[in-house]
Amino acid sequence: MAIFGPCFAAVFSVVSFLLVASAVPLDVSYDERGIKLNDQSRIIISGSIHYPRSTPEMWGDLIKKAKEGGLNAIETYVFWNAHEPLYRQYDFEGNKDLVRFIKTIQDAGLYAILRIGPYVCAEWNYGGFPVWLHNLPGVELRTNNTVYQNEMKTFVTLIVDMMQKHGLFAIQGGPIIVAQIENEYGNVEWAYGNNGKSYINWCAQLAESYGVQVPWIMCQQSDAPSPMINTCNGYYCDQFSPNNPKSPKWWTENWSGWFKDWGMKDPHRTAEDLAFAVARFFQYGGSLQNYYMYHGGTNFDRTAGGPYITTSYDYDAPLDEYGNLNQPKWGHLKRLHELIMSMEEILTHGVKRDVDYGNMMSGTVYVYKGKQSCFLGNANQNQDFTVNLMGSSYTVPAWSVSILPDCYTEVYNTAKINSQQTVMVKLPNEADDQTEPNELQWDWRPEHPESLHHGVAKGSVTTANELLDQKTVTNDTSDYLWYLTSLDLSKNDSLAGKAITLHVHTNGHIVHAFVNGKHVGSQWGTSDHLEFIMEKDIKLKHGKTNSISLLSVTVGLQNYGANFDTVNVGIHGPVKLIGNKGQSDEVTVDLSTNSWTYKVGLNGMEEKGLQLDNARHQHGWKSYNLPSNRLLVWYKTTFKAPLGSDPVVVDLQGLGKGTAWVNGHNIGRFWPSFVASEDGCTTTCDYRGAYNSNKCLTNCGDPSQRWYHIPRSFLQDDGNKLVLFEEFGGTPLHVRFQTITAGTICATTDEKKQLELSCQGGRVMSEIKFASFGEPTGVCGSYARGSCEAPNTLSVIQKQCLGQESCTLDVSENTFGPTGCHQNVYRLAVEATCDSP
Ligand SMILES: *[C@@H]1O[C@H](CO)[C@@H](O)[C@H](O)[C@H]1NC(C)=O
Ligand SMILES: *[C@@H]1O[C@H](CO)[C@@H](O)[C@H](O)[C@H]1NC(C)=O
Ligand SMILES: *[C@@H]1O[C@H](CO)[C@@H](O)[C@H](O)[C@H]1NC(C)=O
Ligand SMILES: CC(=O)N[C@H]1CO[C@H](CO)[C@@H](O)[C@@H]1O
Repeated sequence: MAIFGPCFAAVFSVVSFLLVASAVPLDVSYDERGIKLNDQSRIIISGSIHYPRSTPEMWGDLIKKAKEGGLNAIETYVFWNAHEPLYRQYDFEGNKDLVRFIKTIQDAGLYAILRIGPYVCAEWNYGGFPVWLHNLPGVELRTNNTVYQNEMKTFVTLIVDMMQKHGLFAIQGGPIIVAQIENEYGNVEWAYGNNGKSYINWCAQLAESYGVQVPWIMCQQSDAPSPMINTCNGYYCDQFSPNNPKSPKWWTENWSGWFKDWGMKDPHRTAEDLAFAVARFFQYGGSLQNYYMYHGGTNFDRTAGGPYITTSYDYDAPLDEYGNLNQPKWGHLKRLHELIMSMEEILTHGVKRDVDYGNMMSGTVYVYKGKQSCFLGNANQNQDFTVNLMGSSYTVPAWSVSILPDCYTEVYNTAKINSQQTVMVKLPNEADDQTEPNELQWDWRPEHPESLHHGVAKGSVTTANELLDQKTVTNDTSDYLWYLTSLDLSKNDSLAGKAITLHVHTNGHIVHAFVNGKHVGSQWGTSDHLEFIMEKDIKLKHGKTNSISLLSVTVGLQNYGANFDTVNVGIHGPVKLIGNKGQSDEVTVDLSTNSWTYKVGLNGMEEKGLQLDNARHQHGWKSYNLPSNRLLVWYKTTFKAPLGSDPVVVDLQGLGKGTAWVNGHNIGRFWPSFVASEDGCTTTCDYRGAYNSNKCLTNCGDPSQRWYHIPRSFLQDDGNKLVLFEEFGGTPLHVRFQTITAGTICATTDEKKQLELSCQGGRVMSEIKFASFGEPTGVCGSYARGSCEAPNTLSVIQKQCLGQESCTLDVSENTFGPTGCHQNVYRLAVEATCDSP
C-alpha cells in the first residue's frame, strides 16, 4: 500500500487503517533502510514514556497527546528493581502494571518499543538493578558471571513470557515491534575485557532464543553481534552509521532536554535545535527515531538515581512533568512529524543523492516513482545561506533544515516556529481558601535519634567490628542507616583535657552526627563530590560511656558508569576522635574497627508507619509549639483537593530536605533548601550551535526543586493527608497546594500558515492582549506593532477566539484584510489570556 500524499488528513486515514489492522498478526522484518511491517517499509517516530514515572490514570492522556503530536510509537524501559524489589517478590500493580501500559499504547493505535535491559541507566535508582542482586554471594554484574546471568535470564524470561502470554508482540497481533537487550554497554565494555565481549554475545543469544520475531537492538554497541542492531543515543545522530551495513540507521535516544541534579539549574533544549537534529537525521537516511524523553514525569518514592537526581524528571520534554503540552516544542515537532510521515514512502524507498554546497551547507534529494523530495540543511552555526536548488533560490538560516516535499515549496524550516508558546501559571487552591499561606493546621512529632544504651539498640539490627557499606546492610530498603557505636572513657582516657574533634569520612551522600543524643553536625556532598569528610568539635563525658550515632542517608544510588554497581556508599571510614587536633600533643582514637551496631530506617517510618497516617499511631502528635528549624521531625496536615482537573502540585518552599507522602503515596524526596548557584543563566537562548546541558539554563539562585507533583489519582475531594519527614530543619508554614494551567498563550506565525491557539484543560481565551498582522516585533509579553498592519486583526481574532478553548486562524490578508506593508512575508503576532470559562 502506498503511503504518500501531500495532504496530512489522507495520510492519517491510511495510518489509522493500518493500526486497526495491527490487531491481527504483523510480520516484522527490516533491511538497511528501516523496519518493515508486513513487508512494508515504515518510518517510526517514537517517544519515551516511562510507566512508573506517571500513574495509570495519566497514561491514556499522555499517549493520546503523543499520538496527536505525530508519534506512531512509544518506547519504555522495564524497571527490574521496581518489579522485584525483594528477591522473588514481584510487583506489577498500579504504576508498575507493565501489561496495562503496553495495552494502553495498543488501544491508542500506536506501536511499542520495549527496552528490557535489564540494566536501564535512565537516571533511575541503581540503573534499574535490585540491590539484593549486588548482595548475592559470588555475583558480578553486567559481565560473564553465572550468578548474575542466571538472575538476568530469570527476569528477562519473566518479562518476555508475560508479554507473550498477553499477546503483546507484533506477530501475535500486539504492538511491540522492537525490543532491546542490555543498554549502552558499548560505552563501558572496555572495563570488562574479554568477559564483556563474551557477555554481550551471551545477551544476543539470550534475546534470539526467545523467538519473538521482533528485531532486537543494542544501543551504543558498536560491536553488536548480528542480528542485534546497533543504534545511536545522543543529541545528534545524523552522522551515525550502524556497525552492520545490513542494519538500518536508528536513533534510540534523542535527548529532548536533560535531567536535573539537586543544586542544578533548569536545563532547556530549544524546539528549533531539537527539530534541527531530527530533520537532519531523516535528511541523512534515518528511519526510526525516539525522543528521550517525550514525557519525563516524576521520580516518585525512592526511584531517582544519580545520586542526587531530583524528584522531577521533567526533562524539558514535549509533554511536561504533569502531562501538559510543552509549547512551542510539542507543536513545532508535531508539524515536523506530520511532514516526515507524509514523505514515508519516498524516504524509505527513494534513491538518495547528497549535494555539498560547502560551509556545512548540504542538500539531499530523494527520488522515487517519478517524484522527488528535498532537504536543505545548514549546519553552520552563525551564517545563513542562500542556495540554488533546481533553478530556484532558497535562504536557509544558520543551524536549520528546510524541507521541500516536492523540491519546490518550503513547507517547514526547523528554525521558524509557527506554533504557540504557552506560559504556564500556578493558581491557588480555591477549594481550601488558602489566601493566607498558613491556613493549614499542622501536627508534628519528633523522630528521636538512635543511640546505644548499654550496648544495645531497639529494633532490627546487625552488628560488626567494621564499617559496612550501606547497600550491603540495607539492601536499599531505606535511604536511612544508623551507624551506632560507644566509647568507654572510664578507664584509659587519652582524650581527657583535650579539645575533641569528631572526624567522619563517608562515601556519601549525607551524614548527621549525634554524640550522647545531641546533634553535633550534618553535611552532604554534591553530584561532583560524593565522598567527603565531616569534622566537628564535640564534647565527651569523661569517666563514662559515650554514644556516637551517625545517620547516613542516600539520595538515590548511582546509575551509570563502568562498575557503577560496586561504588561504595555510606560511611566507610575512618571514623576518628582527635584530641587537640593539629597540636604537638595530638592524639587519635580510631573508632573504625569498634563494635558497630546498624539499624536500618527510621523509627517513625519503618516501625510506626507514620507516613501512612493510620489509626495505630494517632497519639504522640502535637498541634502546639510547632517547631521550625528542628532536625528529624514529622509534620502532617489535612487539605481539600483543588477543584477541577488541572494538575496539582505542593509548594514545599521553607522546608529543608526529606520525604513527602500524600494519602500514603510517596511523592518523592524534597530538598527545596538546595539552591542552584547564581551564575550561568540566560534570559534568551540562541538555538544555534551544538547543544549541551549547560546551554540555556534558567532558575539561577532558586531552589533546584520547589514544587512537587501530586497526581490527581492520589487525591480524594476532602480530608487528604500530607505527611512530611523533615531531616535538616525548616518550616512547613509556607506549604501550599496549587494547580498548574495555561496562563498566557503567544504566537508569531508567518503568512500562509495555519495557526492553532489553544488553552489547555477546559480554560478559554478571555482576552486578546495583543494582535497585529503585518510587521510586528518583540517576544511574548512585549510584542510591538510595526509601521503597517491590517486594521481588523484584533476584532477578527476576538470574534473567532474569545470564549473558545481553541481556535484556528488562517494567517493571510484574506482573513485580516490588507496590511499596506511591502515586505515579502507578513507575520501575525498574538497574545491571549486563558481563564476559567
Ligand atoms: C539482602 O539480600 C540478600 C540477598 O541478596 C539476603 O541474603 C539478605 O538477607 C538481605 N538482607 C536484608 C537485611 O534484608
Ligand atoms: C565465561 O565464563 C565461563 C564460565 O564461568 C568460562 O568458562 C569462560 O571461559 C568465560 N569466558 C571468558 C571470555 O572469560
Ligand atoms: C591508652 O590509649 C592510648 C591511645 O589510644 C594507647 O596508645 C594506650 O596503649 C592505651 N593504654 C592502655 C593501658 O590501654
Ligand atoms: C552517549 C552519547 O551519544 N553521548 C553524546 C551525546 O551528545 C553529546 C553532544 O553532542 C556528545 O558529546 C556525547 O558524546
